[in-house]
Amino acid sequence: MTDLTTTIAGVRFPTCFMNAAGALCVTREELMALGRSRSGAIVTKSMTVEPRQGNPEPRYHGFAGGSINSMGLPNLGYRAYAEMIPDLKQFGKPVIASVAGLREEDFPVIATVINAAGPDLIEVNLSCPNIPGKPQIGYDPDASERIIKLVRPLITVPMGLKLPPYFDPAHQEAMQKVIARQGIDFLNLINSVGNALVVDPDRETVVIKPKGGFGGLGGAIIKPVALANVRAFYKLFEGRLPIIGTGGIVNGVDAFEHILCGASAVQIGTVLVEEGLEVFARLETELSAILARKGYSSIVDCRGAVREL
Ligand code: IRO
Repeated sequence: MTDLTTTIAGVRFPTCFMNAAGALCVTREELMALGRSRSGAIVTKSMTVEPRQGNPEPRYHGFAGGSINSMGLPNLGYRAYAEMIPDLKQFGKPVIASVAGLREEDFPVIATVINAAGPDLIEVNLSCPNIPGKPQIGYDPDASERIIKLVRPLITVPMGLKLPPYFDPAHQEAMQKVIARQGIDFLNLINSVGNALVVDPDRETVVIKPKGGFGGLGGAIIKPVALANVRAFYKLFEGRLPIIGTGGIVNGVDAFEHILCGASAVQIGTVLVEEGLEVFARLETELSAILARKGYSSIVDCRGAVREL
């Protein structure tokens, strides 16, 4: 049997597959179900200071090649997740708390209390595309660095950043400098491709209600963008900064491609929402099969090994 375990910033994961923040992880029931499932970790919905209902519905739409969402950060508020974390830790797999904020000042408030609750890792979300009037922080290196400076001293568990997709090496290099200066322990690449538009030609409408139909694209259609960002940051950090690859993973081969590009673990969003928790067993079987076929006995054996021509 191939070894699908992995380690991120010194934390061991029983398998490299886990939910992406946002997918089936808002309520206590959903998080406990992730704990009982084969997910290799429990990742919370990105949390804000106050509980939020999120944007008006319809706000998620799945289609053949992926999904578009404009959820608008529906979550229970950080106090509820802080209370839940001790229970979530009983499942014997890492708990990753995803921290967001509507204002810069929110991030240290949430970080302090969540860190004290003892998650195994904290992911700071600098890339929500769906709050009307709020740009994605990760597209502004200065704003990103201000927020990182506020929370970095408060967080004692491994701290990562969830970044938006970048489409130009100059933007990746600018962010790399911020990350290197501030001492980040891992990256999660990528969040959804923000402010995309899906149209239903039969009804002659957009498919989600918020922001005139604009929302974050996920699923199979974004895999090349995700792979490009995993690869670019893997190379910028010379393989020394652990990366969670997120975006476009539908089957075991997609996960293998993320690992070849440099991912140490992968997260599943759209396909988890579409298929449910059973997806984890399928992905394990499929990734094991391809690793075995190629003669790799573990993820470390092929991580980052994609060949250039
Ligand atoms: O709309 C959302 O809640 C949302 C968030 I916070 C995010 O980081 N990414 C996304 O696609 N949707």
